[in-house]
Amino acid sequence: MRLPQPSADVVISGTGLWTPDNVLTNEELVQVLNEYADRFNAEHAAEIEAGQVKAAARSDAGFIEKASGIKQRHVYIKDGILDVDRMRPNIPERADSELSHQAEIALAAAKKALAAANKTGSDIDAVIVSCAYTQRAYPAIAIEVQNALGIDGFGFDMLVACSAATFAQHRAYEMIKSGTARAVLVINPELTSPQVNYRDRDSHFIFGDVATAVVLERGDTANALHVYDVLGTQAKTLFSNTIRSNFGYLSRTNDADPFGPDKLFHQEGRTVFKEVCPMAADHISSHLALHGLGAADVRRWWLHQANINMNLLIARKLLGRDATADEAPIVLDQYANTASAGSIIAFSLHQADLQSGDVGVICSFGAGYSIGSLVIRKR
Ligand code: CO8
Repeated sequence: MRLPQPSADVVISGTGLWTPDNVLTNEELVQVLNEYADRFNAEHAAEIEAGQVKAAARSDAGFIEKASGIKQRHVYIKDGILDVDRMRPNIPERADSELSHQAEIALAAAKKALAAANKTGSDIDAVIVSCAYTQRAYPAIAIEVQNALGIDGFGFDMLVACSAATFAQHRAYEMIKSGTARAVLVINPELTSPQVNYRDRDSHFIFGDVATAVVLERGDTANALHVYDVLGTQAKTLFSNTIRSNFGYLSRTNDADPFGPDKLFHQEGRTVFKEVCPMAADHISSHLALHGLGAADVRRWWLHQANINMNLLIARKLLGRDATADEAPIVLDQYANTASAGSIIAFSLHQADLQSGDVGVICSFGAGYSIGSLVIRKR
């Protein structure tokens, strides 16, 4: 235990990215969905004809790439997803004595972030595992990771869908600033594939699995190669029912299908697009203004990766012109939407070339609605 020592500076000093080996292409997903739809429609031809059952809609790989910018995604376990009789990953249950799936991928990213930050477990006081879903309620995945890394301190899990990473960094910033932790490990083990409805053409292509991690620490302890002063963090939420996932611990208490379509990820994608883009652009410009900065001062935008057209539109609203790929890198062609990890993947892969004094913005936006941002400057 330590007495809090308020600190003036908070920095990001390391990032880690763990990418699953398994790749799922748009074509593979479309093939299995269309096989399912054709079979369903043949089996229910009479009811569909009579208007009693809705026909299953076929998907199209060309539509997916044009509408979203996604070409492929990585998944933790591919087995089972392309089996038309299953269409969900086959992730074996592990014994309580084994490391859990989510802790395993969290650890892989965390170790990379610690190495990049030039830190070991003994330098860390807190672990936050923050993502769209945790595989269980307790014990917290963060405490399992804390144990595996030999960290003496505390850990907790938090869920904020697509803004889980930035909101957790916001918490870490406050903890370091107030002196309750010297350094915080924030991890985003995004296992989205178990919640994807691979039979729904509107959403079967959207998500991929990944794990990212970031080390935040006091500025005076940082000795890594790439260090970013956190100028400020901002978080904003506004309730919306347009993106939902209803599976939860109450599912056992009624007789509705616990695995029905409304229990999986579902959204009104077009409405989300229209409502979230202006909110995100306003949020970012207000945040920059708090630091006496404008969009023209920003060297790089690490935006949430849900849809390439959203990112192009938000950047256009901010800059008054199109952003180049160098200014606002896109990773969702390779990774798809990885819930909260998207902006952190972009940050991990596209930061080393920045020069001292360059300003960047990390921003997430999504379900809740939730928007989180950090304005950072390279040392
Ligand atoms: N193939 C062919 N046609 C299709 C397909 C398909 N796969 N999908 C839809 N269509 C059809 C539609 O049915 C529609 O047909 P019609 O005109 O006859 O009604 C037509 O194509 C056009 O559909 P849309 O208007 O919906 O198409 P859009 O251009 O809007 O693209 C997108 C759809 C890509 C979904 C787009 O709206 C989008 O990306 N919106 C933003 C979504 C977003 O940012 N959501 C945030 C989600 S992430 C989050 O916050 C929670 C994370 C939690 C993790 C979840 C893990 C599982």
